[in-house]
Amino acid sequence: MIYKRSSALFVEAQKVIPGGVNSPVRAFKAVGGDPIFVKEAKGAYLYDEDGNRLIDYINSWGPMILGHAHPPVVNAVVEKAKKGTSFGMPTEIETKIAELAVSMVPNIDKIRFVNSGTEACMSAVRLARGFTKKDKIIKFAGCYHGHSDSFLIQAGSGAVTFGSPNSPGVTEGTAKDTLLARYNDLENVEEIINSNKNEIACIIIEPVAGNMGCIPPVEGFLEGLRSLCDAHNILLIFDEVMTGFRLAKGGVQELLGVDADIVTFGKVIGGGLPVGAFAAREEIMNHLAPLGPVYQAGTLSGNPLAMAAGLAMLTELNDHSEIFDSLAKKTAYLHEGIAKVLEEKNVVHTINRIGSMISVHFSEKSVIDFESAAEGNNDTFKKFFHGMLDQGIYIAPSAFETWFITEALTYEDLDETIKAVSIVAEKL
Ligand code: KE4
Repeated sequence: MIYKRSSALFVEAQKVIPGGVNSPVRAFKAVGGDPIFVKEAKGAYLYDEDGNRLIDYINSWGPMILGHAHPPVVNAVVEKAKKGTSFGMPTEIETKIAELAVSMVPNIDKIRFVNSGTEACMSAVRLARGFTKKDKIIKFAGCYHGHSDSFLIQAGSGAVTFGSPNSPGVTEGTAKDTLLARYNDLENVEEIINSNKNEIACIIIEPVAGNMGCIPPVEGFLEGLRSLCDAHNILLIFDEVMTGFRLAKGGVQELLGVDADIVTFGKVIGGGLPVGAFAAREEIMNHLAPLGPVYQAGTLSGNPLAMAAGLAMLTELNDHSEIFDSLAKKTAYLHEGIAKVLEEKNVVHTINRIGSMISVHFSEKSVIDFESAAEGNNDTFKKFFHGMLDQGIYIAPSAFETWFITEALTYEDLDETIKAVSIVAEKL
């Protein structure tokens, strides 16, 4: 594959945009080489600026669950744009998507829309602190909840990839209120709670982690967190920015049957436009301004254009919920195919998968937390990434990310991907 034009565009971009990108993980720092510049995309395929067609396993980090330029979403956006894009005033479509989201997700009565997953998680923590009148939060090493100061304490995703888990600019004052636990380690959480009695407002977790690669919760872990929160008057926040409307219509709460107090959303809920959201039962949400004292706001929150994309997306998923099963089957097929060829080529690896999220780790150990995820062989990952790219397959440019399967993928695409793994594995 030739990437000359992408490299030329990258030179220009770096002159006026820090690192040439508007989000660090896109810069390929973890895998080396120049990032790919996309010209357009349709269904399961990206078309880059050099005319290469790539099978896309990132799908804008999750939103394009039905494929790029999905007609019902595109049509909704085009029609809405003709009538104006944002008014800073309430519109009916905000109520429509709010009603639909509330009908799809368990344990939420009300939802507030914002413009990103970061805003959703940041606001959810402020709401939990305001509701419980307590200051500290527990997050998990390797989990990423966006780039708000309270979360950049051994974050996952780009922060880990970037090798600087604790970002400069986060003050000691902020960091002291963020307590760090080990994912899938209930005893560790209980120890932290007992050493900070009556000071913890919430536990925020990716109920299925996707920012250390894909790491599902071990049996009983989420249930244990639920019990600890009930026993200690702590709110349980499920960060479902990745998993919401992806792993099931009702997200992880539905898939695994564990109730959260506050749920955050992003990615799929916006259908590819900038939308985040946070939601909870009425008793909690009514603490939000203008009803209650917890302030949160946004110029473009709930803007009609983004709402049109999100409503079209959620309507598709709500009306065709067999999509979730189809996605899970395609992901299982891919898992089995990749595992078979890597075993045949004696490549040490482990694959994590749940629903339409999957990640390949070049490690012989099970990957169940940040520590074990970090033990993967990153040199092998780099070779794997570039090998797959040369075969026309675009996977996450970091070992600390999950792949996102889109319904637009055919079984022929999956077979092409498995064949590419077989070719690349020869040189790992
Ligand atoms: P955004 O602010 O990027 O919309 O959402 C932050 C966020 C919150 N919670 C979870 C579980 C997330 O995965 C994210 C963002 N995910 C990353 C990919 N791992 C976004 C990609 C990027 O940073 O460019």
